[in-house]
Amino acid sequence: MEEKIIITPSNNSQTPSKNFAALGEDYASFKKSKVAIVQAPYEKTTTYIKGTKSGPAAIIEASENIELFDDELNQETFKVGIHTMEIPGLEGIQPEEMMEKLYHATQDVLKAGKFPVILGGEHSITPAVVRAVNEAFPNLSVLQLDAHYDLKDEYRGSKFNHGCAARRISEICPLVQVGVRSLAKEEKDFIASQANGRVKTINVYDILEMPLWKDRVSSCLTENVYITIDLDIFDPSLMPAVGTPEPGGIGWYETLDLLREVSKDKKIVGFDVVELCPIKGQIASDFLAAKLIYRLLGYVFSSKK
Ligand SMILES: [Mn+2]
Repeated sequence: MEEKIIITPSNNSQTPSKNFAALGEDYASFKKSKVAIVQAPYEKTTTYIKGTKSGPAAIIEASENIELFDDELNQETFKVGIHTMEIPGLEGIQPEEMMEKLYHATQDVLKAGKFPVILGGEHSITPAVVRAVNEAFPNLSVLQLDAHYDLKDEYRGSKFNHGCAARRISEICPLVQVGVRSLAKEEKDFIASQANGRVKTINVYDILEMPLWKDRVSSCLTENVYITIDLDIFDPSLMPAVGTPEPGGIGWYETLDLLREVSKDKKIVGFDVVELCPIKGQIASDFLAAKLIYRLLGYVFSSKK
């Protein structure tokens, strides 16, 4: 009888795996992993194109095809161990209940000493995660990469709408927004009214005019940083699979440059990637999201640091 051969890591497997990058047990068990991936396929308040609840599954599927050797960093990032958690039951529940579940899921990851990576789902998931991270790390600030300010106090009758995510985060800790380019008058007034400057913004016009904009981002952040990446930060030509695409976004290398610099200057304590809204048959967006996550993990766990 032929012996069954188990290859670890089992990247590029034929059968779909539920592990990020299709990692085998040696590099994906909870115990051995430094990183824990929390899937948050939540969608309740999106306002334009629907489908972000399929985001986490599409990222996991795409991640099976990424090269595990990182050619920019010259390292095998997966060796830190990347565990993919069971999906918490978030379907159909109200935002308040979702926030509680995700807060506790993040707490569990942090208490176990793991680095949390959350896959959305809509952006309304982020404040729950930030609440848990803020309790675990003093002197925290959030870096938000997004086309939208998301600073509305209330939208369509809810304070937990994805258009209010940044406003809720700003009630927990300081916030730095980058790449934003779609602003409501109410949001403009809110930014202008802040006495303490808790929300700082480097919008696309600042980026176009300021050669040293990445240094400015770093200088606005505190010692410990949580990063929330709404994929609509990217130009829609690069990332069309988002619910609310805005023209004039940031490119792949620009974004990586920023993330690399911030990772060198600050201690990144977790991140999320949200609002992927997969387009059937167009896998480039899903793949970008998966590669972005793996590259950012590479920066955080860089062997050169
Ligand atoms: Mn957005």
